[in-house]
Amino acid sequence: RVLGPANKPTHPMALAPVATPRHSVDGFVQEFLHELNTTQGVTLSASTINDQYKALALTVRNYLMARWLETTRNSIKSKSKAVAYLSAEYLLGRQLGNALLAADLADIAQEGLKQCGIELWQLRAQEVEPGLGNGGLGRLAACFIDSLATMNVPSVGYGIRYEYGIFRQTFVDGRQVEQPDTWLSLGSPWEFPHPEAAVTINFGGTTEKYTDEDGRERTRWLPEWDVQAIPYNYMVPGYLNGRVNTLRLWSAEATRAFDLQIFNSGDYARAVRAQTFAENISKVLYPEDSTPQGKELRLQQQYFFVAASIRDFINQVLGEDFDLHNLSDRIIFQLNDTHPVIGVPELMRVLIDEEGFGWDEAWEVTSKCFAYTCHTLLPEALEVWPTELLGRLLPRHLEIIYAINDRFLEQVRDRFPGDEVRVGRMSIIAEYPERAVRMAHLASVAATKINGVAELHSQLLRDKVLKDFADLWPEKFTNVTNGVTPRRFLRMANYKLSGLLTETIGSGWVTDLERLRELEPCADDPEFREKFREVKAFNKRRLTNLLRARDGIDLPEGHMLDVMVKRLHEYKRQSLKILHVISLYEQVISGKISADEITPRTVVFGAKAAPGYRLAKDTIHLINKVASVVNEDKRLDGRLKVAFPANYNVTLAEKLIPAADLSEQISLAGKEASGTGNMKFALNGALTIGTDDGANVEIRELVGDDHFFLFGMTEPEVEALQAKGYHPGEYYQNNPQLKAAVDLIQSGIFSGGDRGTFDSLTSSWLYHDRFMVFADFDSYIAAQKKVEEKYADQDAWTRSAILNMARTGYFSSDRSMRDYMTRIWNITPDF
Ligand code: F58
Repeated sequence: RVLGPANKPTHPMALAPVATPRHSVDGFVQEFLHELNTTQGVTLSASTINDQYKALALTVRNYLMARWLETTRNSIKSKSKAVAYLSAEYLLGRQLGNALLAADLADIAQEGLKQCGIELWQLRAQEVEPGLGNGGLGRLAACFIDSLATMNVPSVGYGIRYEYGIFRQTFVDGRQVEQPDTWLSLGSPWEFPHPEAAVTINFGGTTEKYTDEDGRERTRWLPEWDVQAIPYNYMVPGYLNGRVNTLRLWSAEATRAFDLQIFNSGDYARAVRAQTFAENISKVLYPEDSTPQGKELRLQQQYFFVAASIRDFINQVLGEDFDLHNLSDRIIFQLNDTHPVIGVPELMRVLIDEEGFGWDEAWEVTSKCFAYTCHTLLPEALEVWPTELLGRLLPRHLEIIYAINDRFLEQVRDRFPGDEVRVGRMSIIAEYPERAVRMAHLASVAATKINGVAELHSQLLRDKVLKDFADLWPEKFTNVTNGVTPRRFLRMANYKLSGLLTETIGSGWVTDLERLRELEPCADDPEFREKFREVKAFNKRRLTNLLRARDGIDLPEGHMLDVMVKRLHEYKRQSLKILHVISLYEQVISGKISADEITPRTVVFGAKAAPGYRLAKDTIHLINKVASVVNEDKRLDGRLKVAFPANYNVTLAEKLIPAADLSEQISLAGKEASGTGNMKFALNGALTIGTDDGANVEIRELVGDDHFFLFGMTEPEVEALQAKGYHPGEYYQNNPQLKAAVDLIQSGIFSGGDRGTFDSLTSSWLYHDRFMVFADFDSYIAAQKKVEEKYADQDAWTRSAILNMARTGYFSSDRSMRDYMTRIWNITPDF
């Protein structure tokens, strides 16, 4: 099984792999110039800013290299259990700043570059972020691998190296237009390709039965085509702990034999097509945030990376002598949503077809090697694969899934005799509207543990979405509330606040975020409050400068910064936020209130819509149109502004969140599994206006009701209203303020006089309003009044902001990882 070097050469000097370069300004400059000369092939005076960025990245890499080799060597030597995080997405954000921080090089680099006449921040701004994820789920994976490295947990992240990540969003006349994300066009200095460690991944074909030499009935898969999975390694440096873990992303290439055969036959066009076909697998991230589309390619992607990862772990880490009966002593595969669940039948196939295990033996192993995290509550977001498609692409896997299902349903019938309705509900195979594999059911059957991502979400999983499974296996269910990495989202993104925190309580908070509690008394200290306000003001100026350069947006001074950034989705209710803006505007222009009654406020949106999601795109259009009217209207006296910078991404988040005063977390209760932006805002000293949903519930519990603006129905109230029959039209008729806002849209004022432009949006609210925007409107407006009152008392506001920060240390992803270790993985850190 070993793909490594044929003979293992040794040399006494190779015991210490490479020496870490000297931690001094001179040493750093030397290393930097060396990289510039030898890798970029230029002198300092002739170098471009991109040369400099690359040389800097390589320099920083060199500092981490010895640690990386050491970590890798130890993880192969040590026989401890490791985590393989399987995720189709990693929304990493820029790497340079994080690497500088982890290696404790930021000051040295800044000084060294200055001596070369270069500004560090300018080089950092050169980096194109790898946007290999859609939103929260992908960013969570990135936070988790950061925490695992920082906490010394033996672990590896596996995923896909998409050639094009999440699309670059532009606006044309207020409408979203998607551009390809060419993040690799200048090359990435952070990746290490290993074509020699390629893995062949099979697809299609048929299966056949045969009798082996021992007379046993066996099955083999006769695939029709294959592709090469080429691994690219990325460093995942722990914070100041000398550990560097690995993220291994797979890229698809045509297998040479396949290619050459066609090529030699003279059919060049077909050869190119074959290559294109293979390479399409890792070509592009699906920018879907609702129902999965582009189905076939997406299933190919899933199988491609999971099969490669499982093989890789068995071959590279365990080696050929390892007895796979003991696999679960060495690995737990954490399934980030259902995307990698095809790994379950794949491991069964490997054990049975390739390793000669019997079914029961194979299941005994497989059912201990996976754990499943669910990230949604929306039924339409639970993946299903038509058996027609799955059977065509992975015929052997479909057989195995059927066999898993037969045995599973037998168990259900044993436990609930005569309850065939339950059997139908629980089956891994759905029969309507077409025969399909329910991936969440497959995951639930195979997993040792199933977790939701916030208390409320886990509860709803148990009580609703996966209730039948919780009845059968209550012990499988647990919760791990999400978290965010304090390194990126506090220490790096808010270095001014970090300075103040460290000056006040020492630097321990960076790896022990609960220590922010020690700042609670500071909320009552006027001097601290003043400093805290200065930090916020600094962050706002920084954002102002950025948005001016990046988007030509001018943020007014002295405004409350009211921020809603997240994927655009009906359940998240950006429409509620824009209705609030429209309502304020309407009240002024109709003379119901005068402009000076409005709290000076700038509402900032950041959101991408899935390209095929009509209503989401219409909402973007509406927000942009409202912005252009409201921002120009003199009657508002400049007291209400709307800013919608295009292409919200991790890089922008790092500037926006630290500048925010108010965090909008306004999903319909019971729909947002957790949210993680909510945590980032609270930690950076914004107050939340939010519903009782996802992790908002836990944030509010921790910070206290006085420091959180709660509004809207609770989840049971939502259910009750649904049951009784929800009629949004009644809210419209009975609420003059709501009616006036909707009527204003329909008047055509935001669409150059055209009354029909936003019809699809307004009628979806008036006649369906699936996420009950109208029902919560009143309560939201009332909560915004409370926001204004509090904001008028800057001391009270700042006090609450400090308490938000001091009391939300719980939301560190380090804590999440600790919870996974104890509740799910049963592993301990390596030291
Ligand atoms: C998000 N899911 C949840 N999915 O919506 C959010 O509440 C939670 O905080 C976060 O996961 C982390 O647990 C999410 O981001 C996706 O982006 C999927 C990508 C693939 C297609 C289906 C949606």
